[in-house]
Amino acid sequence: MFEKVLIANRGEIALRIHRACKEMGIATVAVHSTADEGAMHVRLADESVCVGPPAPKDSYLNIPAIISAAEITGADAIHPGYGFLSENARFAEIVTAHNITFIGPQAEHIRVMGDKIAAKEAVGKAGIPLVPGSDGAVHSLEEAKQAAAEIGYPVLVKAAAGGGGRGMKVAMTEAHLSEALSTAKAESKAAFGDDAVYIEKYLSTPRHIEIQIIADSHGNVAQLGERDCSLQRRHQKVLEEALSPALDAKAREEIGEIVRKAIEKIGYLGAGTIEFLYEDGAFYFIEMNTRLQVEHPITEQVTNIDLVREQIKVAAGAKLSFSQEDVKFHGHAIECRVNAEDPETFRPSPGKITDFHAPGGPGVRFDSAVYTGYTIPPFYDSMIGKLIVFGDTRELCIARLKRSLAEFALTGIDTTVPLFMRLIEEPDFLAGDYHIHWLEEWLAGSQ
Ligand code: MV4
Repeated sequence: MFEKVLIANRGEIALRIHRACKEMGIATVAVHSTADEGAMHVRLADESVCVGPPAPKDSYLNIPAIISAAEITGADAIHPGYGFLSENARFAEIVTAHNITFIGPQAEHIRVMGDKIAAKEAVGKAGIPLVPGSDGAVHSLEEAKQAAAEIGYPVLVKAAAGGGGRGMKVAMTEAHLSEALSTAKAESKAAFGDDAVYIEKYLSTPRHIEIQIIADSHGNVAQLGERDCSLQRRHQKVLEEALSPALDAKAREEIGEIVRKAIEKIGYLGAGTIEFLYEDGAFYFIEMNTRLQVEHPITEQVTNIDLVREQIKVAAGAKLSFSQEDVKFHGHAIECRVNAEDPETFRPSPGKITDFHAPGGPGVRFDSAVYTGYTIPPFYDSMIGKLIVFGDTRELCIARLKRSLAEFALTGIDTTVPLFMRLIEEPDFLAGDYHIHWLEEWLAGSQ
């Protein structure tokens, strides 16, 4: 097992990884920017190294500085967390070339899944159901027209390098295809430096359902059920649930087994998530994430499996500590992403937290790195904590959300807590009756 792990991240996820390391008897090294000298992840770590100025490109994305920090401190592994360098195949290769273990999948799997066309081909071959679409990239309007005619309108033009909804355009009919194609290409070129695009059948009101997997280097793969992440605003997840209110045990078991077998075939290592759109009882693969995700705790709560501990174990060459037969789902869990933002305009609200007390009690977990007197810097993501509730039933989770949101005491900055207080009173939410556009429609109609 590793003796010392460098955590190449900040905020709540750096704490989450630190906690797993400490429980395994592993020493930790924090890296931080000059804006994060007083941050909790630095205060908790056994050692810390400043890796540069505030801008992410100069510090948390500064590969030479992070590798140097690992070498100077003698870390034998690096955990990238989520965001930043977590899905950078080149970084994974560089880490490995320095005889340091990258706690994540093989670089080649990161690379393939980062290219949406290559990812679709790879998982499709392994038996995962795909959205009907073009056979790879479309290179001309003629090719696009041909593919769209076979698929049937409406279609979606998507960027191969895509993610976060950039370079994605709907064409309702053939008359709209030329413009959708050129806009998607231009946006993709500007955002990713790559204008390769492909075409898919447009699903109008699906749910976003993703399946958590984890694999070791001995051929063992487990699927840990799904999370429903349909409640999003501008491609940012807002509230997630495990398991999904939309699936029954049979549908869950079927797609879970398809995913488990596919991941086995691909020979993937570590934690990952297979994202699907789910409409009219059918699953359609959209992307695979090759990292630990923000919303991993709701899966931990319903399975009683420590995903970060398992990630570290399998990266060190150990076997998963459980098998698929051991995976049992207990009750329900919901996560609310608490952001330092105005709850109506969503404008970021950095600044000093003058007073803070976290909610707690039965069935409540608050994963955060903030404290009274902490100043939220303006340079990074606005998420300041994850309120995770769990219990035997979805109803109990919602009751626990209601009382823990009321307990939440934080002054000095605005947070999105009031948004969740309103959301959990909505009949559609209470009924679990929502899709990927529901939240934005609700926000547009409720002001
Ligand atoms: C889609 C889709 C409808 N049909 N693909 C958005 C980001 C990217 N990761 C995938 N996305 C979508 N792909 C087809 N064929 C609708 C979306 C989409 C979406 C997906 C998940 C969660 C929120 C979303 C919001 C808008 C659009």
